[in-house]
Amino acid sequence: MAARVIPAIMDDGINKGPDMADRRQFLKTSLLGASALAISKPIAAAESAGTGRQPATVRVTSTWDFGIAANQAAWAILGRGGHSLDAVEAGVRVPEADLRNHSVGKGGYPDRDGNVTLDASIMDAEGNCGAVAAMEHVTHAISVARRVMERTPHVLLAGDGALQFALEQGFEKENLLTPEAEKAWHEWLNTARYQPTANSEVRDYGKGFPGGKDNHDTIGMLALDAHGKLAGACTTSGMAWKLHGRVGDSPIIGAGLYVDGEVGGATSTGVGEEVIRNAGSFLVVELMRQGRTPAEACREAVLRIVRKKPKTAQDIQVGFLAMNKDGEVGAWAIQPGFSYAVCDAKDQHALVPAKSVFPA
Ligand code: SD4
Repeated sequence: MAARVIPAIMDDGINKGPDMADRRQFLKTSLLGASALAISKPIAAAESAGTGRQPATVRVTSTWDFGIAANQAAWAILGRGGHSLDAVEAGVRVPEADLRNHSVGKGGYPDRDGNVTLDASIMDAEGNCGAVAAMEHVTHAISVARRVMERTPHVLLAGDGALQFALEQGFEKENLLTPEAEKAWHEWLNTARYQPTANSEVRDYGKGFPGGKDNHDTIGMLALDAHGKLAGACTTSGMAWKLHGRVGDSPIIGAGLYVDGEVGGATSTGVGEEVIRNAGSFLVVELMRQGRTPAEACREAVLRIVRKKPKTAQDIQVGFLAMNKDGEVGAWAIQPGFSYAVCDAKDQHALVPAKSVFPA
């Protein structure tokens, strides 16, 4: 379908020079369609039900191109005036169940020893949050994370304890290692020399390995509903071929995900170790609190990583995606190639390339 130039609202307030405009290739799979018109009415009703305050911009955004499909599932809830927490959970369940996606849910690439271990977190506008880390055998890690949030006094369950809790909650025990992912693991075992350091994957930069600039799949999603409430979710199988027990940024509140209803939310993708070191998503939200736009805040957060480790940063990808409490969306990455999907009543299939520190 037709491509067109990205509207300014998606891509923030900085770097609007002609060079950046050239890079704003905006892929669309459909223009304003009948479905958008059909579901914009309940939103309008919900928005005008307030007391003279500006209506919330109902919108959902998520990382990478498969975020378009995930956003659709979230929009099915948001578009009916539903809650952002339900929307982000439903949204990220789509890539969790997609066997073609090798870094989220079932079908994700395993760790060094052949175990598929999942990380996920979910958070609402009031600071309620739940997460699971290094959990095996349950496809929908995000739904387990939500149960941790809603049915336990804890925030994060890890490993066998997370699985035990999931099974007690009625989740099905499955084998998450698909034949395709197992084949890829065997190929890696043949060729890769294991080195017990963090980020060993990034040495395979450019070969399509996770951690390299061309291979990222984690989904982070942020949504603002018709009630003006923000929520976020993040789910991943993490870096392929990682050490067994390695936990990335995605289940760490403040690293892979952070939401503050007074300010906005942020999520991240890429090499989780660098995001954790910089409390990345918390940093983005705090920068927005100080008055920066979502994109300005994301830019500063990736620059922190680059400034601290200029050599490392040349070979890795980290991307931040943020939405403020008004629904404005922005993103920034270390390397080119990070994209994010945006969905609202006007357009449900937008895919926006994020700006980056390093050029293409
Ligand atoms: C992690 N941040 O586990 C995740 C991986 C990722 O794109 O986002 N890959 O470190």
